[in-house]
Amino acid sequence: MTAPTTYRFSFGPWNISEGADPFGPDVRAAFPHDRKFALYKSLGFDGVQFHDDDVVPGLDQLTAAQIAQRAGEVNQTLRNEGLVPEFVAPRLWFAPQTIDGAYTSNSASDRAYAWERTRKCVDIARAIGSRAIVLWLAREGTYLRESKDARLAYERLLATVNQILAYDREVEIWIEPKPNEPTDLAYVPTTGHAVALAYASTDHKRVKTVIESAHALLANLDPSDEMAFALAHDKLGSVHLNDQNGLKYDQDKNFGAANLRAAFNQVRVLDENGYGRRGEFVGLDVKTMRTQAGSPVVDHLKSSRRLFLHLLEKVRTYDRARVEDCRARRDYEALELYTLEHLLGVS
Ligand code: XUL
Ligand code: MN
Repeated sequence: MTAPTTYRFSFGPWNISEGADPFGPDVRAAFPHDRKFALYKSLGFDGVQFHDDDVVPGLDQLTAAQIAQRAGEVNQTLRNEGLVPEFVAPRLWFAPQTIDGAYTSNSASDRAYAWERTRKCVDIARAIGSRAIVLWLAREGTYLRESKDARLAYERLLATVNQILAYDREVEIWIEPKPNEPTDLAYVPTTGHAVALAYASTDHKRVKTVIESAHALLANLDPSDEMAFALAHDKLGSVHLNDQNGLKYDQDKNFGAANLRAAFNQVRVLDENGYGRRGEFVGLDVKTMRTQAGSPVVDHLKSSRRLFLHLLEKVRTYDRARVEDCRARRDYEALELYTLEHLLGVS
């Protein structure tokens, strides 16, 4: 029997935030970005998720040499702290050139900006020792369907994936699907769309997904099934575990906070399928509540990690023979009661 997986955890520096939302300003003092790295290990995290400008702030205004220098410094900081850069994602939703999308913008000069920025992102990833590029396709969609040619948009997304694969033959691309926010209707809303794009690419083994629990829920899909689908295709590069209370704005709640049973099933699917054995991280993408005082705020990260480990214990003590027996007898009432009582600790 193979030994149980020992999981490594990651989060991105944006998970420690000042608490602003669209209806109000910061509610906490900013905690200096560069000091966040020193927090990871003591919180139980080994991996850092990055946007390109989390590594090199203001990179659009910098020369190639300046970008390389700052990336080198971050590389050194990571080494000093014993941290692993999990991935780098181009932040393609902040610039004036990307207000109507980046790779799928109708404007040729906006698309040229998007490619330049993506190329810089790949260079930054390599400079800090990461070979994974996450594409959260934030504004690749529309507010109204008549504003873009959807088929052309898919072709442009595929062309970009191929362009990245050709630009650097070592990197993997992990597409993070999300059905809406900030666009009304996104072009890559689900895992199925991302996996289809992967297979259509010139080197599909290097194109995978990041599945975020809340994003799957926003598409009214079950996150554990999305993960199982990606795993069946060997296309789960990483996960962004969190939670979401129904179909509303993207909440990034603590893992398990809205639906403990759904969280149990995510951990179950990951653990049953050997996720993490090839170094994949258990990534979190969680926000603390706006009401939380202090700086830095880190309890949500500690809690989500702790919840994962509690649920892992539940997964590993789940009586598989009993489950198989219920399945064989098709007694799903008994299976449901057993599962719920196991979660409650009364079985
Ligand atoms: C947005 C989201 C992003 C990506 C990285 O909803 O989840 O933070 O994870 O760009
Ligand atoms: Mn995410």
